[in-house]
Amino acid sequence: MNAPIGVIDSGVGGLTVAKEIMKRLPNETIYYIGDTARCPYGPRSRQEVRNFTWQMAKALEKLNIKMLVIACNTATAVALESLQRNMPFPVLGVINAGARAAVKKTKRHEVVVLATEGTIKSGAYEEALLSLNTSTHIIPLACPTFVPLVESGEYKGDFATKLIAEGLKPLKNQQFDTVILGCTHYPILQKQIEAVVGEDVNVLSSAEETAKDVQEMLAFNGTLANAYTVPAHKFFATGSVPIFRSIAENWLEQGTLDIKRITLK
Ligand code: I24
Ligand code: DGL
Repeated sequence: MNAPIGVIDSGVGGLTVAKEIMKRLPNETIYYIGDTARCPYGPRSRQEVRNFTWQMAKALEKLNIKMLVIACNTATAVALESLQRNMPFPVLGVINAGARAAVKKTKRHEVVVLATEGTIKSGAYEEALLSLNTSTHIIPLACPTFVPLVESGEYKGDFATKLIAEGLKPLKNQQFDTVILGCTHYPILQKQIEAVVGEDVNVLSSAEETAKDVQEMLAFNGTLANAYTVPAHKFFATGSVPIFRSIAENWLEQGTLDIKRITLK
């Protein structure tokens, strides 16, 4: 079935998930909406994030997607269940995938979750982790400075190293062997985070696991694209198209992309 897969995010961070889906499922067409005009979602209220996420889902419903992926952790945390109940197609988030990878990896059942304030406050990772293994000890940590750091472009160098070490200070006397990067932007900081927590700690991002879920879901429903289909991805941004273009073309390495401005309401 050659209908597109919808992918929604608060901005450009969800392109990490889009890229993994493209890698794993090269015949699938992706329609991506990034709400760059209202990014970041991390500090916003549940109500607001749920409302914005619904607006993106509704916009893609009109474009006849066959399934929806919420690539944003903050949006997944507050909107996944209501969208799953109300949309006429399957809806996947990024939190279950990350939680599953962590439960598979951890030996001591001690897992750190790094995420935005909204995701941490929601308790969604605790819920997902405990539903997989009730004896998991979870250490949640909001890192509100990390998204602005990546988006400033100054995410390498001494200032970044300092800011990351500062943000991870609460982990100093904690025991854990696994860290979930519970935010789209944190894989960009993976090396620096690994340097702080040490090399014997597993640091996991959920993008790849989410792409596996997408494949499984489409295969199960018999809605995978035909093997000879050439995908025709489309991107929509609520903010500046040139800024979105420069980041997305650099990240996806697929040449010139079809990107349009979209207004959500
Ligand atoms: N990475 C992200 N967001 C940015 C950025 C970045 N600027 C440089 N890099 N800016 O997210 C967001 C600013 N908004 C303003 C309004 O319009 C949209 C953008 C992480 C992206 C993950 C795919 C660094 C950078 C880049 C290209 C690829 C990866 C990356 F420029 F980290
Ligand atoms: N996409 C968000 C997330 O994964 C990070 C950026 C934001 O706060 O909007 O939680």
